[in-house]
Amino acid sequence: MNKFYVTTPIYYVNSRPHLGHLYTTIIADTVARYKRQRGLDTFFLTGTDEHGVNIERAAEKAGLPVKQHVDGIVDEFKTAFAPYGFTNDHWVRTTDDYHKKAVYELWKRAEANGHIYKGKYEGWYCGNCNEFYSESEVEKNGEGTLICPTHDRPLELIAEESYFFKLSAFQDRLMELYEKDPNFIRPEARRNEVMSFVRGGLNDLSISRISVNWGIQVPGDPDHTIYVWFDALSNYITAIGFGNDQFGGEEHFRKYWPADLQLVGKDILRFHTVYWPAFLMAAGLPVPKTVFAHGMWLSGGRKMSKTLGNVINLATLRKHFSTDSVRYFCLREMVFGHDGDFTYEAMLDRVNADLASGLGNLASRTLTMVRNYFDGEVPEAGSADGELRARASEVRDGVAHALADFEREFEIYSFSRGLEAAWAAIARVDKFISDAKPWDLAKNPDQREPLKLVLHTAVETLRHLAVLLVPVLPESTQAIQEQLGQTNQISRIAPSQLKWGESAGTKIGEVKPIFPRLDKKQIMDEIKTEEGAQPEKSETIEKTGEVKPAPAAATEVAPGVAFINIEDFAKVELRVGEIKTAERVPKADKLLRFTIDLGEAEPRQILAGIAQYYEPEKLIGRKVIIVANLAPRKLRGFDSQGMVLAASIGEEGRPVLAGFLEDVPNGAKIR
Ligand code: ME8
Repeated sequence: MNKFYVTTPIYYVNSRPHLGHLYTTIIADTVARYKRQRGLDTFFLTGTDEHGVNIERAAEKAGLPVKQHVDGIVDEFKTAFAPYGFTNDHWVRTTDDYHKKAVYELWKRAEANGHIYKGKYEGWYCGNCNEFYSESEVEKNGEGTLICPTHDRPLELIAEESYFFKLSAFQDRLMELYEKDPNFIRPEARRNEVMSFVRGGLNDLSISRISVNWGIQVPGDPDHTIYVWFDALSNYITAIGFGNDQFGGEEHFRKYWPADLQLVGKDILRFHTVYWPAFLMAAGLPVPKTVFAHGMWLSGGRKMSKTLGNVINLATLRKHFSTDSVRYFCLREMVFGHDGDFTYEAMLDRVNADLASGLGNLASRTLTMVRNYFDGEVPEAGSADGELRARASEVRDGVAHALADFEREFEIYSFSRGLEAAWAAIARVDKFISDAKPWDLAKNPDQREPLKLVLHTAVETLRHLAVLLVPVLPESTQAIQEQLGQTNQISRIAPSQLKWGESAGTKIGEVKPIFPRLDKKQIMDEIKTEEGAQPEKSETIEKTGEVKPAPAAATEVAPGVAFINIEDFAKVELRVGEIKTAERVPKADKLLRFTIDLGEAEPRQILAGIAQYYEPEKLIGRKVIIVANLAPRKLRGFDSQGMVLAASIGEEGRPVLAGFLEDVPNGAKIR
């Protein structure tokens, strides 16, 4: 039997569960249900990442033993997820004994193969990212302290003995993997990003700490604790039997590994597509088939994250929306792989339009008419004139197309397009019903046959959709199937196994609303009150709980903005520059070194921290905006004589270079 192994990241227990966590788990659950429905022997893993210095500190702050503290948060995750009925086969915890045992095993194999050595590490560490930064990669605050670019918090200087993983030795093998297998990293844009990063060279990775206690000890050297990412990434194999006897041990592991789909947010792309395959290669194990990095739910244009405090509250979501509505919105609204802005308004609109007026209305009007006109028994197809017959056939063909399109899109994880295809079938049958006016046909006993055809076609469309949509809407498709009188577990069969017309003669069940219409105004007011905002003032709620004021009149001063006058602005000399040469800076992952023509006698050398997002060769000839009178400074031994301007997108601060749509001469002033 074919197998399918799907994973989510394991979530840090240094925060409460939020929409981001729910999102990835919804996607994984949908994929797992989809694969099972098609007969694949599926294993779905999720869980929690429970080690690390931050968790230790949080427990200390809470005055609790660390394990007790993490147990509490794991319970919160499980409780928040429970209403969604996720079908994960296991919940891995990195504090579980079998996991620890297996992490040892992975370490020992990599070490035995010569990929781990002991050395000394010195670097600037962010406990929130669990990552080291070099001085050139980060900015200083007003007091001269180095600040984490992601979390805006001071970095700590750590100098200690450490074990290193020879990541640098894997550059070629990783490049070969990315080149040979375009499906290893998806989507394509993320693959390019990672390839460009690895092409720039890899440094060895420090994989142990002596200053951290809460973690797994290095085998044979208990003073060292294993780096939290080495520990965490291992979960994907430890939880299916690698290096331990969990689930039948090695045999189970060999059955499911390599994973078919590892879902991650793009925030942790590099860990999963550079470190993780390198760790596996080092231990002589196969790499996963696909790591898919999805986009981030944003709130007010910024990534939702616990550190920024702008996360969507799962209790609020649960209170106002059914679990199927949340699943549908997540899959339909966010183009998988791209970022999406979350607003309750958009969610209410989507649920009302697609679920209440779309699928829900189709179910209730079809079933009500079967009850009223045919005493609750689904009619045979019935004969009708050529015109009506042709339109009924179009609906039937449309359902076949929808099934095929949905399948094609879901196979490539293009969920929103798959759902669009299903909803096209709903729109088609809705129009068919409205045009055929069965309520008029029902008034005339001579029109009994055409009436049968109309309702038979509507019921069959609904029955097919109620099977097709099982992975996305498990609760409501179950309810629709019950109302259709389908008691034969059709949710377990694949849509392709359905035969058109099979429902004729079935007695339908009790007709009940599936997706009641939501009162947008009332729910928005309630949500605003719950989040401590004043409803009448604003359209947009920032998820910090703050209300964004309604747009101020032009003369009003926006609160919190420190204005400068025109003289202040004139101090900044902005000029047009043309990039003449561009190259990476050895051993600096993030830096590019440019020579830029500002219309002066000599081009200037300027460094910019954009190497993870741009390929240098593609930037040559590009016109950019330069801060031309910034005091020169040294970065990685190079003088930088200015600054290239770029927009900073999302929490990760992805740079997008500022430029011009029209041609402009080098050196032109911007004012
Ligand atoms: O990174 N939008 O855990 P984490 C969409 N423990 N998805 C989001 C999101 C958002 N705004 N915010 C979070 C960790 N996520 C590590 C992982 S794996 C071996 C270790 C989702 O609790 C998304 O899947 O910070 C992201 O990658 C993950 O939660 C990060 O969860």
